[in-house]
Amino acid sequence: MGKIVIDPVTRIEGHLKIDTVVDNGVVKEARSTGNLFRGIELILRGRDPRDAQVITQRICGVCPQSHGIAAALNLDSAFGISGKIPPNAQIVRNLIQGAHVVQDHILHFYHLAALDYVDITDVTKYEGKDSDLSSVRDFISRGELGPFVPRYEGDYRLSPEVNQQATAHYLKALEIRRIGHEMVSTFSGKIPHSVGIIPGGVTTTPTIDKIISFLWKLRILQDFINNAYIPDVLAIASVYPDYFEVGVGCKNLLSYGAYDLEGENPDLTCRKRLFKQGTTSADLKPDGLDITKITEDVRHSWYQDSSSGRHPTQGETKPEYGRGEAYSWIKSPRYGGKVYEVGPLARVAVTYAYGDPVMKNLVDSALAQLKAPPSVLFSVMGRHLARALSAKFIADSMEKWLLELKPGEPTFVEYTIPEEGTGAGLTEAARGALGHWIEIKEKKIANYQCVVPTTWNASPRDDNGNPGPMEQAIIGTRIKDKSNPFEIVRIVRSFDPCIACAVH
Ligand code: NFE
Ligand code: MG
Repeated sequence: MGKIVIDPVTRIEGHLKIDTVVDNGVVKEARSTGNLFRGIELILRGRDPRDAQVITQRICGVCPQSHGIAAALNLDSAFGISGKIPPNAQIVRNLIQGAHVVQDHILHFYHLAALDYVDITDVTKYEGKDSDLSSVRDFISRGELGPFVPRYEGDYRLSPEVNQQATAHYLKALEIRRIGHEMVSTFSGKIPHSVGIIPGGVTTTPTIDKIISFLWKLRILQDFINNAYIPDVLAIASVYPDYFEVGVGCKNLLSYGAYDLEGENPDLTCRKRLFKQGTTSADLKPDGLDITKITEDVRHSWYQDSSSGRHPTQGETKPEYGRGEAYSWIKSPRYGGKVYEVGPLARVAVTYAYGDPVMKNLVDSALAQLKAPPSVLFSVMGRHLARALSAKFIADSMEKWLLELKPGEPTFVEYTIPEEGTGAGLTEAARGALGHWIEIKEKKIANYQCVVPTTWNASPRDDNGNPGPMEQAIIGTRIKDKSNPFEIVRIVRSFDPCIACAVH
């Protein structure tokens, strides 16, 4: 028996420690620890409910727009206007969120995860024509390898040509992300402090200028997804096919659905959405979403034990550091008492399971190219592939939505803040199912609870002792070299964890 402790895990967002027990080269136990308390749910108490839409965006510097949308949906529902948001506003919200999520997926793949497979230091060995890389070569030849090293060594398999091309795309992706951010700003104001999404609708009116500017930039993102992102994921997957069997996890997948396609149904669990809401498992059969089944356990988290097992409408955040068996600031959300993974894999799989024709075509064509069955989706490489296909699915849909905007028509509906009320806002952030819940008393926030994608994925053991999704994905992994546990960080990064979000 030995231990492998990775603290902090780098190239993710936030403060994550992974603690494992290894026996005969195989991980027997894994613990995921979120190491920084945030307290945003507590900061919200006693404030004007509309503050939630601004303050929850500060949960994270990576995905503020997603919290903005979840808060707006939550407040829409608490203010009784859920079914009344004008179509223009719904489309603009979708465009803000879509542009944000697409650039976020590109950020994750190129700047965080791909470096586990792409050897940037290799570009000096290949005398290709790509002059864009001369600056990278200069740095590397002078021995200036940061931020690419230190890293775990020992399993870089791509040819120098593929490494060179992926490195060029790493640099290009920085520019593509800027363009994605400009698209968000077109409708939402300067990020990360966007003011565009509000309860009742959005603050912007669509104009022909904005639509054309957004469309022009969208085409650049689509071109990058089609000609760089998806081909690079497939190229890496074809050289690392063993990673279709590594990091499998719990195989229960949950999606809240996202991108409203109609507004009449105030119940977000039944509303028509681009990504379908529901659950699926290894058999890829779909099941509906019942949000009354969501609970958060805290027996293994640094919160008062009496708060354990509650639905978010009754949720509490009462920190108690160092208590008993607890080892994380992350709570343990569960669905019907079971462990569920959320994220691009979950929303792609649920949408696929419901037979959406566009999603079926995307997934089936990618799997055909890899000559692999759908079962490989439950893996490290499956998560990367699903994320890339999620980016394409959203980007191609945004093109249609843009042309449905009607300049001059309303983007906002009036409301009054109720004396008392409750609400729920459900969406899909880049990293998965995101829910906000509010209770209003005397026109102020009495309770605000967020259950965030990485809260699900990086959760510690629940009250029954079941490890969280990421912990389960790590358990059973064979580690070639304990001093270079690249297998573990590859599994962790396939979830694209954000610990700032997870703890909030
Ligand atoms: Ni801080 Fe976030 C996304 C949300 S993930 S990145 O995407 O919500 O837990
Ligand atoms: Mg919470």
